[in-house]
Amino acid sequence: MAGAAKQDCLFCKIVGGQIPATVVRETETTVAFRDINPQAPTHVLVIPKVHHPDAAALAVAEPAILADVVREAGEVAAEEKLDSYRIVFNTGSGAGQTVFHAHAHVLGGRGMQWPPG
Ligand code: DGP
Repeated sequence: MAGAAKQDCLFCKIVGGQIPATVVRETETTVAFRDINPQAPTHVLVIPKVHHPDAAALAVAEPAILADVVREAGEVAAEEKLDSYRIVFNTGSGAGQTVFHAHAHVLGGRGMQWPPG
C-alpha cells in the first residue's frame, strides 16, 4: 500500500519542498540530496517520495520503489565518480536511525572500515 506523506516527518517536508535541501537527483519516485552532516567526501541520502518508516517496511509495501532507491544510489555514485562506495540503511534507533522515513546513505570518497562502527 502506498505510504501517505506524514505531517511531522522531516523527509516528507524535504519531498514537499517545505524544508530546503541540496538536491542532486530526482525521479518520479525518489529524491537524492546531500546529508546535512556528511560523514565522507560524498554523503548523499536517497529517499522514496512515499513515506515508510524504514527500508524493510518499504520493501514489504512497495518493493519496486526500494529498487528505485537502490538504483538511484548507484546513479549518484556514478555521477560522483565513485568506484567504491557504501550503501547504508540504518534501521532502528539502536543502529543509529534518527529519521524514520526510509533512506539510503550513499557514502564514498574515502577508505571504509569493516566491520562498521
Ligand atoms: P539516520 O541517522 O540513518 O536516520 O540518517 C539521517 C540523516 O539525515 C543524518 O545523517 C543527518 C541527515 N539529516 C537530518 N536532518 C537533515 C536535514 O534537515 N537536511 C539534510 N540534508 N539532512 C538531514
